[in-house]
Amino acid sequence: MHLTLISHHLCPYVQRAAIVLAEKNAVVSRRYVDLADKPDWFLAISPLGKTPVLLVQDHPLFESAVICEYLDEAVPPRLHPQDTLQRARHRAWMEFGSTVLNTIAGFYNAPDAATLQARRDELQSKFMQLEKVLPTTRPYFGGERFCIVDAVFAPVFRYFDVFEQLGEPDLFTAMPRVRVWRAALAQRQSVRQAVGIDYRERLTQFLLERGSELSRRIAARRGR
Ligand SMILES: N[C@@H](CCC(=O)N[C@@H](CS)C(=O)NCC(=O)O)C(=O)O
Repeated sequence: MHLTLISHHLCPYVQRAAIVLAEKNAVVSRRYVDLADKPDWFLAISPLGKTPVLLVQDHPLFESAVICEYLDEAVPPRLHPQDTLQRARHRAWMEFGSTVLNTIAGFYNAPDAATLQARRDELQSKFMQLEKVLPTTRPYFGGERFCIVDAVFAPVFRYFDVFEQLGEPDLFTAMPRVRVWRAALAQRQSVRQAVGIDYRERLTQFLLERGSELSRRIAARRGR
């Protein structure tokens, strides 16, 4: 089965698929697109004009959750829980992960200090909800086994690694379970390999170009 993951260097949804592929030791080629100037071949295979797209032989699959579910059925080992109710629960929290990504976009695009703070508060309360459902059997979302829902949250935490390196405060100080989970995900080989070595520089540049409150704060700190 020949697999090609159509990617963008910063896309957290692409990372989900890349992590699931790595967890399954699947051989995959990556092809990168410029989302600011989408080529015709990409628009022809991506109905929503978004990354990721997984080409299975010549068949394009779009939507990261669908891609991850397909891979889980097609390529062993299974990452989703076997239990039906647990699997449904994991899928629900994968959806929650997408709403966290939307709030992160609202955070780095916030036009002013008040909006930035509102998005920060929103992020904190979303992670507090996660803190309440994370298991005491650590370190992953479902306990000891790495599951697809973990692949959804690893790229979420990667944003905060860069935000903190750029001087933003740690949101998770009062969330011990989230902290353990975040640290375990950051160490996982599949997670580390999902982005290029220049990810941090690329994301920093992207954040600086937003024209947002966060862009101004980062620029001011770097100018110091
Ligand atoms: N629901 C989609 C979201 C994918 C998505 O938003 N991708 C972004 C990059 S991270 C994209 O391609 N944006 C380009 C655009 O919307 O024009 C998924 O889960 O695959």
